Amino acid sequence: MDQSQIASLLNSSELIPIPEGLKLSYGTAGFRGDAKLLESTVYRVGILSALRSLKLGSATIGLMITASHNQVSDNGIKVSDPSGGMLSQEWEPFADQIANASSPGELVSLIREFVEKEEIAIGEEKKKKGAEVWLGRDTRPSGESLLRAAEIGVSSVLGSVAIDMGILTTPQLHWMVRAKNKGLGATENDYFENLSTSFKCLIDLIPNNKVEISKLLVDGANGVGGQKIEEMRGSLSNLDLEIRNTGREGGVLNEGVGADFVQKEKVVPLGFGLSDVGVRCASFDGDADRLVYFYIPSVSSGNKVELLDGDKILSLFALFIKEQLNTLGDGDGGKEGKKSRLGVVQTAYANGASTDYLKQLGLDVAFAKTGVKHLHEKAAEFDIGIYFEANGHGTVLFSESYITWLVAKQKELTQGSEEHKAVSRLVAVSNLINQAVGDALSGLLLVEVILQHMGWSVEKWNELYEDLPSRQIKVEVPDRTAVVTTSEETEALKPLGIQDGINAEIEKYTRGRAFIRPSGTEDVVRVYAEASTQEDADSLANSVAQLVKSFLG
Ligand code: NG1
Ligand code: ZN
Repeated sequence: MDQSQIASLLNSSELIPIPEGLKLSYGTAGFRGDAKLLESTVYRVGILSALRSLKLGSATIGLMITASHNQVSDNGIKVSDPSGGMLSQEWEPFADQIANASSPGELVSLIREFVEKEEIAIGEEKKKKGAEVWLGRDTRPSGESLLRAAEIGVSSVLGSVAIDMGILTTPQLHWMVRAKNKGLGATENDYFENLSTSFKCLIDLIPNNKVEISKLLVDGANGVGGQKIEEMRGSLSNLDLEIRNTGREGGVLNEGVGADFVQKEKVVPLGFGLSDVGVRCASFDGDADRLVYFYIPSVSSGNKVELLDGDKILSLFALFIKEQLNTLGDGDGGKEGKKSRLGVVQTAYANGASTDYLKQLGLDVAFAKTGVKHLHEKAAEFDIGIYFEANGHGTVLFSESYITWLVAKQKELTQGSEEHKAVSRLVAVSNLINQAVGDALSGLLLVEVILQHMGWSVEKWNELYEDLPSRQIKVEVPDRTAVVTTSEETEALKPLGIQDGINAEIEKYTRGRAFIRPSGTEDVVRVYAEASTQEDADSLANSVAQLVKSFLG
C-alpha cells in the first residue's frame, strides 16, 4: 500500500471517528445497532467492500443499509458478494476487526496487513480497473447520511467507484448485483420486468386457466416493500391487490406491523381488523426479504390470526415443484436420466409439524444454523434446493447445471405436452424466484400463482398440516456470548449444566421441544419452545427463560 493510499485512508477515517466503547460483530445479518452510532461502521464496511471488489477482479459488490425488521431508530449494513449471496464468511473476522478498530492508525494498519496477506493491489500499484460498489438503502430516515459515510469509505480506496442505487429492498440490491456480474440487465426495471414476465408465464401455464381471483391484502410494514409492489402492480394483471402500511399512512416502520411482528405475536398488524375476516393477507418485513401469510379466521377470533409462516410457504413450494418433477417422470425427472435432487433446508426454529410433513412427502430435509447464509449454502448442494426460515426468509435455488438441463429439455419436448408444461413451469419458477436471497416480492408472486394453479384458498393451504403450538421469548442478559451451542443449535454446551435443566423441563411435556441460542442481531438470548398445547408451549418457554436468567442473570 503506497503513501497516497495510506494518507487517503487516514484522512477520511479522522473525519468519521468511532464512538467510545462501540463493540460490534458481523452477526447473522451484518452489523446492526442504534443508527446514531453506525457512521464509522458503515464507512469502514465501505472500505471493506471496495477491497472485496479489488480482490475479485473488480467485480461489483453490493452494500445494503438496513436493519430489516428491527425498530426504525436502528440501522445496519451488510455486504453482497458478486454472486448476490452474503459476504464470504472468510472475510467476517476482518469485518469485525476493522469495525472495532479504536483509532485511524489501528484501522490503517489492520487494512495494510490484510491487503498484504490477501495480495490485493490497491493505490498506485493498481493500474487496471478499480473497485465498483453498488449502494442501496431502505426507507429509514438515517439511511441517507449513512449512505454518504459508505461512499466516503469506498472512495477512500483510490480508484474505486460507489454508485448510489437509491431506495431498494434488500433482495432487489442482491438481485441487481448478481445480474450485473453475470453481464445481464441489472436495473430496477429489469428486476420488475423479470418478475412480471415469469409470473405471467406461470399464470398462462395454469391448467384450464379459469381461476377466480380473490383479493390479497398486503401489509408493507411501513417500509420499502409495499412501495415497490405498488410500483409494479400495473404489470400484474392476475392479482387483485390492496396494499396497506405503505409508510404513507403515517405509521412507523415495523411498529405493530410487518412479518416479524405477525410471525412472533400471531396477531393482526395495525391497519387490519374484523372487516378482513377470511381474506388472504401477506406481511413483508421492513426491507422485504421476509414474507408470511395470515388470515383472521372469524369475527370471534379477536386480534388472533392463523399464521402461514416460512415453513408453510416452503411446503407449498415443495409440493408444487414435486408435482412438476413427477409429471416429468421419476427416472427421467433429473439430468442424465437420474432422479432430480430436490431438497429442503430448515433451521431449529422450523415447526416440528412442518418437518414431519415434508418427510412424509418423501423429501430430503436438511438442517442448518440460523442465518440465511447457512441455509443458502446447504440448499445450493441440491439440483433444486428450497430453504426457508420459519420467519419467512427463504427462496428456491436451482443449480446452474440443472437449469441448463431444463432449458435443453424444454427445447426437446413437444410443445403442449404435459412434460413440456412441467419443464416450462420449472424454468419460469427459476426466473421468478430470487436466486440470490429470500425475496418477499418474488415469494409472494410464486405463492399466488401456486394457489391459483391448485385452485386453493388460504384456508385450504393452511390445512396441509397443523402447526404445533410454539412460543419464542427474548431474554436480556449481561453477556449473551456466554451461551454456546452445538452446530445445529439444538443443544447448549455452555453455560455448563443448563442443557440438563432444559432437558428436565422438556421431559414434562407431550411433544415438548426447546432450545436456546444467542441472537446474532440483537443483544438477547432467544428461547424457543413447542409442545402439544399453547399453554404447555408457553409454560415450557417460560421455565427455560427462567433457567437462562438464573444461569446468566
Ligand atoms: P438472530 O437475531 O440471530 O436470531 C434473526 C432471525 C434469523 C435471521 C436474522 C437476520 C429468528 C429466530 N432469527 O437472527 O432467522 O433472519 O435475524 O435477519 O427469526
Ligand atoms: Zn429483512
